[in-house]
Amino acid sequence: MFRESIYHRPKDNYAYACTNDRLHIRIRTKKNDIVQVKLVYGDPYEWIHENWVQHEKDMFKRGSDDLFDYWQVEISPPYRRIRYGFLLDDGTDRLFFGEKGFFDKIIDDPASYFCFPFLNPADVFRAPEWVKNTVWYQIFPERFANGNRDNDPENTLPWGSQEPSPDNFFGGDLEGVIQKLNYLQELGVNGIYFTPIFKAFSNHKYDTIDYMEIDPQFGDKDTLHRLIEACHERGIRVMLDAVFNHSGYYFQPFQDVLKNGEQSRYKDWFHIREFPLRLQPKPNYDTFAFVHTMPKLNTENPEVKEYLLEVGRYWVREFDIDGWRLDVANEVDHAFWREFRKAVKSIKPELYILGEIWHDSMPWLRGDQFDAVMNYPFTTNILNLYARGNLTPKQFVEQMNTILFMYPDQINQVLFNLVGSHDTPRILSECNGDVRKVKQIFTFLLTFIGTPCIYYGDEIGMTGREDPGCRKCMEWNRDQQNRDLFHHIQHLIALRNNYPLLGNEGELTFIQPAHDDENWIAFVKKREGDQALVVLNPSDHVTDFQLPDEFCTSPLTNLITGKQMRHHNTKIRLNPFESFILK
Ligand code: ARE
Ligand code: CA
Repeated sequence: MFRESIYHRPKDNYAYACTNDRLHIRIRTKKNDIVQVKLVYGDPYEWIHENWVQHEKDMFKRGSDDLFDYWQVEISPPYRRIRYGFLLDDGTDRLFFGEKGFFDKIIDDPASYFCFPFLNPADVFRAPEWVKNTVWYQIFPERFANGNRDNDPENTLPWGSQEPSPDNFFGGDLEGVIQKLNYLQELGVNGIYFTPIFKAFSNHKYDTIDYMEIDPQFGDKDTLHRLIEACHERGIRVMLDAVFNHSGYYFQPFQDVLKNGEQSRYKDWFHIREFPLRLQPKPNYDTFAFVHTMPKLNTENPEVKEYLLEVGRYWVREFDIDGWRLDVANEVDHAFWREFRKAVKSIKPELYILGEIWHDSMPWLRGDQFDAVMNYPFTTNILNLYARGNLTPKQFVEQMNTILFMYPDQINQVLFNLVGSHDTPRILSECNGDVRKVKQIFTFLLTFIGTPCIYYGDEIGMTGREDPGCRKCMEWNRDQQNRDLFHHIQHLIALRNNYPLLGNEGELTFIQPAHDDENWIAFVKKREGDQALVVLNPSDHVTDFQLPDEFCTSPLTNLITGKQMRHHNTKIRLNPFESFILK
């Protein structure tokens, strides 16, 4: 037994409450080493005579990545507290593993067990229920639709007449979004994530001038009110972008510091290393990256904190927004985010808080800060398989499992899964224009757990390399849109809505390819009495897939085509880049 690869800790993704009375316990072991794991557990205070009362429950292997197997079990401890250990069997040896290490038999002293002290409802991670059933659409307002020429900035270029550059403008605005809500409804999305809309200098608006004003190029507060009302009437939620890590150069307090230096009453609003301020070659104050026009805000300063918390509350209270996406979320202190959560949720408990973090985000997802993060590890894995071609399907599945076991199940259900954004090249460009790949990627995204997001224009096959290339004007000319791709995505969204199993109601398990030369990806979605099987061929070759036994007994329909499969199939044949959603 490879003891050194056995890992557990009684917190986070390894031991967590999923409801007020159910716990999930996981353990990680070396891949293919252990054949059976039992959880040995008991209530710490339950003794009969001199004996501590113990129970056992089988754990099941939920998935594997390239190095490890992940085992999981659910228990409902009657007194909401447990001590537990693991009985591990590798076919030759049986060892007990607890907090105090390995023992050659089950020990009877709870002090040597792992401890989940108490299942306090206040500690249970809870994201708003509606998020699980949301399909997001991301809008970069300057480039989605121009609904009002009167607010166009000076030098506005004709729509789509040029490639996007770091400083050109095309006049997109909020009125434009209102006019296109029918389009979004037709597509089927029910959440919009807007990149920043507050008054700012640049076309992307991440350099805020005034957090309390709508950028005049986008409209005014009345326009936002009408937009949100119109969205809510259609069952569409609205999420705004909060850029609290840094302000913009023209933010009045920063201008004051530039002007008055050490005498400025705002000097502690930022992280200034020395006076006078120097902008070049590297600023002598903290910034986002080395961007001197984005001075980092001092969120530990009580005045700054109160100011930003009020911004957070204001747009929720006055405009009834449904979510905040937090820019550069991991560079702001945790204490600030804890207060932020309390502040905004006290106004609207069902508000969704989404952090922009590209890395492992467990420390922000313990229930006291964010509800979810943007799942860029998911994006990278998809790109590695389909665009960069540096993974086999087997490795892709293993990597997806690494990502899935990074978080508790209920976090996976609300993670913001994306295949591109305003910060990445567009998915069709990543795939070198191969629409077959993009269609399959959306099939994967829209049948996976988590909440999928579509970056505006990806649904009609827009192209573009990295920022600013990925920020082209939305193509509204139908003849220029890939309508086939649009209908494919529309159909998938409808399927996801009609079969909750395909969304977050189903528990997902990958079928793991045993060899690198197998050309399929498959996962099962299951819930009581109901199951579906998604099978994809991500390659240029015809490939066969052996159906699992439980899918061989009754006739299956491929929900993508609506066609029934021949009776008593045990195998399916997939053409290059063909996908099946079988039920
Ligand atoms: C401009 C230029 C870029 C240049 C950049 C830095 O256009 O070509 O690379 O400056 O000098 C906004 C604008 C950008 C603008 C930027 C600075 O939208 O167009 O870029 O401001 O003026 C990291 C952060 C993550 C951040 C990304 C971009 O962790 O928070 O970098 N994303 C947010 C927004 C952006 C926004 C800002 C932050 C600033 O979504 O749109 O940029 O407000 C790895 C790393 C990640 C890294 C990621 C991407 O995976 O691990 O940490 O994200 O790559 O680079
Ligand atoms: Ca306009």
